Amino acid sequence: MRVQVAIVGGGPAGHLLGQLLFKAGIDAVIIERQSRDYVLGRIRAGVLEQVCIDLMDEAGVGQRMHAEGLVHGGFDMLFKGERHRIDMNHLTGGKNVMVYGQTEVTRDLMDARQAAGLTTIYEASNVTVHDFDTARPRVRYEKDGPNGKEVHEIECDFIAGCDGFHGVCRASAPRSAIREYEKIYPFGWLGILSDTPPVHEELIYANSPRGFALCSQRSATRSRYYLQVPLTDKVEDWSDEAFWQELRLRLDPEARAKLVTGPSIEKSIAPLRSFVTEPMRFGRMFLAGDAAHIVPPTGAKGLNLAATDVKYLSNALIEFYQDKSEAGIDNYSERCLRRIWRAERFSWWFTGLMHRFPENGEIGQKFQEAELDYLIHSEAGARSVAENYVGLPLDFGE
Ligand code: FAS
Ligand code: PHB
Repeated sequence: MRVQVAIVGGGPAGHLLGQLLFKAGIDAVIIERQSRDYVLGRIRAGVLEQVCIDLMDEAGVGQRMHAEGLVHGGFDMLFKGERHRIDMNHLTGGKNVMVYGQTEVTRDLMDARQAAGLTTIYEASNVTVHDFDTARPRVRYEKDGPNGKEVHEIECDFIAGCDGFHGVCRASAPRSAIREYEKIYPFGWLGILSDTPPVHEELIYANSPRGFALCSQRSATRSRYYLQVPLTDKVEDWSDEAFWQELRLRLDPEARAKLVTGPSIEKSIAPLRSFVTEPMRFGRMFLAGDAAHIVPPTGAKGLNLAATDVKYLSNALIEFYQDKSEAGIDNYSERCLRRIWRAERFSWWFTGLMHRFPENGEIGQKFQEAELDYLIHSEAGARSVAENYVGLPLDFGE
């Protein structure tokens, strides 16, 4: 097989890139190691920035998002047993975010790709990338065929590494050419999905001496909750009832009274890390999304950063093919990284403000409460939170 762009990874980044390239008449194939259902079964992000919403529209897949997504103009910060609203819409001159789960984003993109008759190779195994330091890179993979495992090779002009944190593309970059920055947090997020009405119409980020909690949602009848838990915890340590009991202890009296509990339809623990790869380009191979960077989910940035990487990469590839210019691909890494570090900083800062760090002692809790007290009583402080949460404009850094 020969294509212009081989996209490794069929998560939101890979599928958004495939759709943007298709719209520009550029031939791309997606190679995904899991099944479609497995990819859709991973419950992850829930909040879309305006830039991501606009990209879904540009990709021609925004209809269901606008019909079912929930527009939020603010969120609550809970500390010392009281909730305070950050009015993002007012503080940012009219910007909002949208609650629309990553699963639905990916489903919309997959459905559009299938409807257009475009190729996604699911359940590809032993995917490897080759010769990306030449003008003729290749991707190899194995797939079960009628006569057992068959080896396939794809010749292409470019490889897009959209294969997430544990993917093969970053791992294949020459060690001498790559720098990796990492911070691992001493706790994880235990997340639960339940078909219960959300406890509040907007999100609640809770700083409690017992640990962080987040009340999020997917629709008027489906809720998503998170609890900070020790890294030593296993999901089987947590019954649904134990989860609900602990969540109640971290909420304010009003939310505690309104909380509707029910059986979990998904429950998992995600580790938290800050991670950035520099650069994001290696010859004719480009990294985008979690393949290049990871943020602690506190700032709801992961999926949104993946979307903007993909927009910059699609622009660069379109410029290469249509204008015969390499300016975009030469500038890709720097263009992404300035935005990525801004989001990394905010996610690190917000994580440090809202989570319990036992090593910081009781005084650490008092410092956090004092900073939160400042932020909600200072327009400048609240605006800083709001500006970072709604995200940077697409032309940032131009
Ligand atoms: P993804 O990891 O989503 O997709 C990569 C794809 O590549 C996967 O389908 C994988 O199967 C495939 N792949 C991997 N190796 C391959 C190989 N060798 N060959 C072929 N395919 C390969 N973000 C938030 O904003 N809020 C959250 O609450 C949140 N929670 C998260 C929880 C977890 C457990 C994780 C891991 C991430 C979470 N994130 C969250 C971040 C998440 O939403 C990512 O930002 C988002 O999935 C990025 O999308 P992709 O870059 O497409 O990477
Ligand atoms: C979610 O709904 O999954 C979600 C929302 C906001 C975050 C993280 C996760 O900061």
